[in-house]
Amino acid sequence: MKKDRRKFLQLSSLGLGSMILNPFSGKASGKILQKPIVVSTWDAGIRANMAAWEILQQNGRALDAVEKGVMVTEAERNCCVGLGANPDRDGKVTLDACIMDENFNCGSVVFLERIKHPIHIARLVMEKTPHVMLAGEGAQQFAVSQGIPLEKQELSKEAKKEYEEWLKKTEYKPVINIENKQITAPGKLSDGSFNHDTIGMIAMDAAGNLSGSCTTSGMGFKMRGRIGDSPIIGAGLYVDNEIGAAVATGQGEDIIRVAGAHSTVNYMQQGFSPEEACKKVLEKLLKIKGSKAKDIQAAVIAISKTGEVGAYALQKGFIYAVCDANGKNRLINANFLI
Ligand code: SD4
Repeated sequence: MKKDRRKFLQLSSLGLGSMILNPFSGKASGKILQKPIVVSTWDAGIRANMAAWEILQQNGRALDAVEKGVMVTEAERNCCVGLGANPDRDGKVTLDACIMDENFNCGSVVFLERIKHPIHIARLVMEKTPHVMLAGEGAQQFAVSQGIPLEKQELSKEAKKEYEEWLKKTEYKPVINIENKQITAPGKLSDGSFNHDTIGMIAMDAAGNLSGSCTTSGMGFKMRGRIGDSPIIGAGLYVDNEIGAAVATGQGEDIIRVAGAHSTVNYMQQGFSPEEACKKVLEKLLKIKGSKAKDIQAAVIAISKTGEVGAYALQKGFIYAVCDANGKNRLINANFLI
């Protein structure tokens, strides 16, 4: 309890206290929420949810909400989802994103450089091309053809520092719950922003339609060209408007192995609640990984068609943000397996 209070005070000092009355005590799992609803991964989800909520409360589409919501996180220069992120081994930031609407329309970009809002390009791929996924140079060319400016190729101050540090050992070692770094080590980032590499968001609008988005810089210091689960429809994100929506976060290689988001929606189709569905997917992952599971984090959040929200994580430390029909926006600690 003391620890929760401390975390709350840390959030308050970052100006988040007014948004969340008791961020770590909420319990949405198992409860059917009135629509519209927006749910997103990690603590940065609080701010992203607020932008999504602006759209949802005006009877806007879930699709617009999930796009605009994660754009908030992408734009935070020192937040490691967008261009401020840690680079790959070659010192370059490469971004992945995907989006999916209530009609199985989906769009995705991978290995994209110098673009501020990959999620917007993913939406353009969905709406303006006959394809689902564009990669690298082709994705960038497409963005430019749509009037999107190329940003400078430079690392943020924090990323430059971390990269220089990494170069000393050149060891690829994903850090579990690195997304919570700001909470566990407040003040680490100079402007007080969060150190994330991914945000996933799912929403149900007032009309009852579901959509989802996911955007990431991937794992820091990855091999050049590496793609995780986040931009892969079915792995990082899946939406079936008749059943539910799910988005995953964590070690992408392992989430791909279990088709994380699609498997979760599949379990919901079989009658499992969102939380149970997320749990079943992570149980499978645990079974596959065995003792190696302790070295990774993976988590899934889900909404069912009835408006039930749930999540589960492999390890302790995964938090997610839920905003309900009253605009009450709070952080929730997910249950975990290990
Ligand atoms: C990836 N799934 O690229 C992403 C990383 C992530 O929180 O979700 N981090 O593998």
